[in-house]
Amino acid sequence: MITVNAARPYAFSFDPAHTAVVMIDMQRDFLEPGGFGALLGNDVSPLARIVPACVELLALARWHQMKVVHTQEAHDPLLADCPPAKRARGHLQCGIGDVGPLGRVLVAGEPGADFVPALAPQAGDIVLRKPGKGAFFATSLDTILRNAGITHLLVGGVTTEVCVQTTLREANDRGYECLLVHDCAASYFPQFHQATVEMVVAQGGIVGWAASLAQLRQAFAP
Ligand code: TIU
Repeated sequence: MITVNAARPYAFSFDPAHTAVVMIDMQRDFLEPGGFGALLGNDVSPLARIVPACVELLALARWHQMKVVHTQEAHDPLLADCPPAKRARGHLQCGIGDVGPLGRVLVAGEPGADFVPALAPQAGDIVLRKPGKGAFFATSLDTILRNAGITHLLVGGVTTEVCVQTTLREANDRGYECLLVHDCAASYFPQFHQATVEMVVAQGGIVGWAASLAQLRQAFAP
């Protein structure tokens, strides 16, 4: 058993054999200029800064033989899995399904929907396409995790207050014990990132725990 003593609001213990690292939506559409995040009017640079930490988190996961799950927010080319309300939101000139600088926005198989190169999935990783913000909505993630005996999740990715937080809440309601690796997550709005971390750990860890990558790594130190 591994214990992250420095986790907030109190120590987080997990067995790596029953733990998955869930990397949320580290796609070009969110991290690169010209993608969906930029088309929404955001400065994407705060997101790119966490890529090295996410690379380290995945390396740690693989070293300790933890399951790795990459989620991808993307729709099928016919947009049959995209609610019209989602497509209409924001009144974007170039929105979901339209042709943008990174190909059709948030459409599977397009350059923008792909993962940033440094975080490309490796053999044995699970890649989970999802139509919503939460990774459990309209996906088989719960079945996949239960079949693999997973009870604990270490979560990173983007954006902290949208897809990461939604997924943490969905996982928490399903009984998973979740640690947000907070410096492996980012938002277009730094204040929202910080507020989300505080929301997760408040009230005795009402949604889960939070720790830095260094604090997580320290837990594995002999
Ligand atoms: N816009 C925003 O902050 N996020 C998303 O639309 N998707 C994810 O967080 N992945």
